[in-house]
Amino acid sequence: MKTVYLSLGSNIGNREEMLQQAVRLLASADFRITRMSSVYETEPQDVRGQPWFLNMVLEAETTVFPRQLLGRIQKVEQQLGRRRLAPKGPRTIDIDILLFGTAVIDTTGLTVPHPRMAERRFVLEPMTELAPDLRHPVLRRTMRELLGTIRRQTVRRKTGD
Ligand code: PH2
Ligand code: MG
Ligand code: MG
Repeated sequence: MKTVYLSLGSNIGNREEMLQQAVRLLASADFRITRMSSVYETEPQDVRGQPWFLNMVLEAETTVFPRQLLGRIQKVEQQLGRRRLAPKGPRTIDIDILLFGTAVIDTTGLTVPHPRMAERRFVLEPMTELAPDLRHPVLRRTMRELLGTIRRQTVRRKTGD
């Protein structure tokens, strides 16, 4: 059994609904969602001038292998109408594997830990909410420490309004 963390993001359509649907479609007997962060409204990174995102992180316990999980994630993205138009551009749903236990994977199409997670407040803020003392297996810094290194990037925790 491995503990994994996934990042979910949406900036097209009913963003809240997309996150909820993704959670529903990912959950299964061998992928048990144990905790979810708050939902954050976040300024777009990398590609500016696109709508703001809703982002969150979920924690799960799983027996599936990383490649299998990636396959399932891609299926869920397709079910929710993901079209690959522009790299890092607008999307109905994006699901990324952040951490897979302490595994370090570097293959075509799958890199874990997620290569940009340490620079992204929209990932580290919800990660720190769930697991502040968890250490990044390559950088050896905790999520709280990594979050402390980031300047700017607006994220707002959404309250249940
Ligand atoms: N995803 C990206 C690029 N930029 N910005 C925010 N705020 N949230 C995202 O999920 C996001 C992004 C590529 O996957
Ligand atoms: Mg992404
Ligand atoms: Mg992705």
